[in-house]
Amino acid sequence: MSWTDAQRYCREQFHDLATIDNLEDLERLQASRKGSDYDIDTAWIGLYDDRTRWQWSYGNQDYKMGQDYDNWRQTEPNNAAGVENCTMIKINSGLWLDVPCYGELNAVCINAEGNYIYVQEIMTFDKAREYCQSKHTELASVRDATEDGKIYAVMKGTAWIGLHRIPWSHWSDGSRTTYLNWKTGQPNNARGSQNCVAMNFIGADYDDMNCEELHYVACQELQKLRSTFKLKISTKADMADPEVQRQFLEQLSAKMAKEGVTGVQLHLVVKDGQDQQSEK
Ligand SMILES: [Ca+2]
Ligand SMILES: [Ca+2]
Repeated sequence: MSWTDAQRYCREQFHDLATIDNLEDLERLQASRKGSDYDIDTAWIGLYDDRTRWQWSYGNQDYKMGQDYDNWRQTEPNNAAGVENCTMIKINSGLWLDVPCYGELNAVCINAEGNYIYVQEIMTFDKAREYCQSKHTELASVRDATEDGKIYAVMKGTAWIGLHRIPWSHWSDGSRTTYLNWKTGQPNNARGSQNCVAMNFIGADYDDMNCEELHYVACQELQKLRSTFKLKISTKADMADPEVQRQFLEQLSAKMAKEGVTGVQLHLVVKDGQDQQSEK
């Protein structure tokens, strides 16, 4: 099925598409193929790239494409070859283009007073950011047409602005990526349309693919552990009183959290007659 259908299917039937946080997860997923009598070469996993999610360097302010102000050149941002995660502003038109962060350009910084400073020194995006942080405040933000006009007024050449993105940053279940096992040469955003990821079960490595392609699916289920403990409580309080019960569970929960036991739901069942014995 398509990636979106796969996501819906996994959420309905299990928990979500598969999330892989480390080598151990990867090996467990790869091992899960055994016993199949058909040839599963690739399957969708929960990794996708939300190309609308960007960020301004200044204050790490979120930027959502289609909602926030922009001056993109037509057909940009296009993430050509899957490596364009930084933004430059063109001298002649003032239009924005996504380009590789390792390119070298001039920069526009912003200072504490909100003034723009053009820096005539070609640097990678990271170097430009370091430069602006040490000499001024940050790489420039351009949040509306007024700011766009001001930045254009100081520019003497094509330059970096602070708009950038961190690709493949989240899994379908909302967690952040910590471990990625790309196939050599991937992700490459072939034909400019590859935002979803399938894993090859032979190499256990990833390739970005068009989300509409049809593949097998790797889902994940959440394991729930239910434990019952017997506690002996010595108290003069009325354990049948809901307020006493609430306080008891609150204190028990706090005690457990202190011991590092979290993510637990506690229920108290008071049986008839048992509250009499608790006087002991
Ligand atoms: Ca581009
Ligand atoms: Ca690819």
